[in-house]
Amino acid sequence: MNNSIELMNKAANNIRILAAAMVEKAKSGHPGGAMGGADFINVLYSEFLEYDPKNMAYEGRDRFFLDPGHMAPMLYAQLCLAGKFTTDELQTLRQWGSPVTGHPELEVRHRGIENTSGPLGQGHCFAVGAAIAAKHLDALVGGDIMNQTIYAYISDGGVQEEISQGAGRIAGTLGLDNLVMFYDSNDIQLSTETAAVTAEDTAAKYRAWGWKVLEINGNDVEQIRGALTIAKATKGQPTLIIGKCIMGKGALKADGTSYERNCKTHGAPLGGDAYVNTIKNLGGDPEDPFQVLPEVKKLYLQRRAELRKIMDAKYAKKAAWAEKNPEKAHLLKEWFSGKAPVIDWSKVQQKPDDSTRSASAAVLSQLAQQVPNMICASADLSNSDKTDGFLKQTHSITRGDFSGAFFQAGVAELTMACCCIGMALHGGVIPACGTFFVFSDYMKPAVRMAALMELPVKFIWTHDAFRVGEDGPTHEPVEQEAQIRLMEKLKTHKGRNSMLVLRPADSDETTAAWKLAMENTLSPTGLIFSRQNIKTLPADNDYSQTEKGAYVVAGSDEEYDVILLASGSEVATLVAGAEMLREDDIKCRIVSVPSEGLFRRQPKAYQNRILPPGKPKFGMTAGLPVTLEGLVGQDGEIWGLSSFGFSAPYKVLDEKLGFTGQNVYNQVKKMLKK
Ligand SMILES: Cc1ncc(C[n+]2csc(CCOP(=O)(O)OP(=O)(O)O)c2C)c(N)n1
Ligand SMILES: [Mg+2]
Repeated sequence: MNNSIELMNKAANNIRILAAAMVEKAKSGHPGGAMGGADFINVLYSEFLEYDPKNMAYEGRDRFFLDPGHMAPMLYAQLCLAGKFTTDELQTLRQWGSPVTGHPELEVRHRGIENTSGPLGQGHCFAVGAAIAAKHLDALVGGDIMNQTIYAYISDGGVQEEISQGAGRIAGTLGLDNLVMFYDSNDIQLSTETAAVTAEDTAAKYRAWGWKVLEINGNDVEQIRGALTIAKATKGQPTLIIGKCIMGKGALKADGTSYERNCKTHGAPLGGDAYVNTIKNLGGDPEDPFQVLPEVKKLYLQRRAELRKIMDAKYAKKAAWAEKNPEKAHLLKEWFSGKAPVIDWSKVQQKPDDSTRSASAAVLSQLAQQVPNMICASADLSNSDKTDGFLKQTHSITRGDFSGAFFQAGVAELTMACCCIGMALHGGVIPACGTFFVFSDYMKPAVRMAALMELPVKFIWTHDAFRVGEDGPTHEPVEQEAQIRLMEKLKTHKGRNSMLVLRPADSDETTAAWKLAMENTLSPTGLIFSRQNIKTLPADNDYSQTEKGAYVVAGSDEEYDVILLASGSEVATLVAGAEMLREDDIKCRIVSVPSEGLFRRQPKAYQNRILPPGKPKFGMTAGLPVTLEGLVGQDGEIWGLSSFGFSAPYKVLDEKLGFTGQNVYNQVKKMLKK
């Protein structure tokens, strides 16, 4: 830390120039915040952040999470100084095929981007999850190998987002002293000054949550250094560094007057003479702004040399530890490989006619015993969503003891989901989280981010339908399945389904669904389970077919008049209806469709064999009819729900809403007569 203040200020100005020039060239983007935060990020990267420039994905690296993704030009410029982007690449901001996109989310290996969150707030919560994962792994392997620091950067928008309440509460409650968050408090946001929307005492708020809070001038190198040094030495608490920063620091208007602290610099290029004046004011050349100054280059080459020494020491320490702890070293390597764990599924004991949430508990009990790097969470519903099957085999993560594998998130579904995403981003652990299906609504923004980033988080959603009717209509999911299954229809640009969603039909299909979830390392998985008991499918059902997404249920007639199809508990209702139809000599094929998304990945010949076009089809869903429209098409009818708001015990609702074998019989008879 012997770098002169003058040099450090020059480097920060270099970041400002690059960020402003990128936005100017792109004719779109956010220069102001990036210019304000440049001093912090420069101090962090040139003096504190410990990583291996030659092995960016090294598992013991410090991590930097940028919550305000709109400040990505600041990160790109910084990573350019660190040698991860060229100045030519910076000139392509926001263009087709460019590596410097707007709001990038993930590119660790080549570029060193852990995550930047487009949706404000989620990003710093990812950091909380990453800090939990680091602590848990440290507790599992010991040896002070997983001793990395997780840095987060938050802005006014992230602090205002409700999720900051959950992130702040959890980090404080667990005493995450490996988490250091910088708050770029620049008093400006998109449309107003922050004073127009908040009068809170943010420092007092975080202190109340148990954080150590430091208040500094966020554009002062010495103060940033001092705060980071204190934060790193702090034990038992996360640290928040509130840096008062100047939005658009160094910016000048066209007339040469100050353009600092101005909302207009939040989300638009500085423009024309304002841009020219600003670049000159910061010591750059407006004709040739995409330069890394020689002395700044030297600063970062020197940091590279320091990092080499730091990393050599870390690697030596790890090697000595690995020699003494070969098994743990092997496990750590396996866990960070991201490969699916090897599981002996024969150990899962299912009961017939069980609810699928309870069947899930039976699986989770085995996963807790067989997958030592799995972390399961619940939003205060563990005994209802049956994640307690996992909990009973371990204990909860608590302040000071991170050896447990259960994460009690409290009533905070979005926070829980984002923490799990952060764990997945950190790597080395397999996160899962449970709550009621109806509250998937609270999690959808996080599910989308997990899907976009191809993160294999497992979402466990129970109480899957109107049959929670006694709790009242607010707790009855109706449209949620259609909503979440939309993600199955959305592919990532790599051509993979962005999500796998499975709603199993009975307890054994639940085991098969969990197997698919654990084997799915390339996208999030949603598992939708029933609260009520479900009659087991007919004997000799081939559950291995679950992996096809849809399959013919045992006991179906070879020559059939009608195909009955459903997912979840409605399959058993179809089985009951089919028995009655057969008495009238109507032969039935019953198809269980736990995942249409998976079914659509099968060869066309298979799809046509299971659901031949032109054959009469009857679909039943406790969700919106649209849930099955893609499968039934023009070939028949769907019995579903197109209204909500009922309240009664579930058996009454089954009768009233027509989810009975008798109604299957009635509807199919009617349909075939037409
Ligand atoms: C969840 C969410 N809501 C809204 C936005 C749109 N948005 C982007 S930046 C911003 C204002 C942010 O202000 P601040 O965080 O203070 O950033 P600064 O203006 O200081 O750069 C808004 C509303 C968003 N990205 N995410
Ligand atoms: Mg701001």
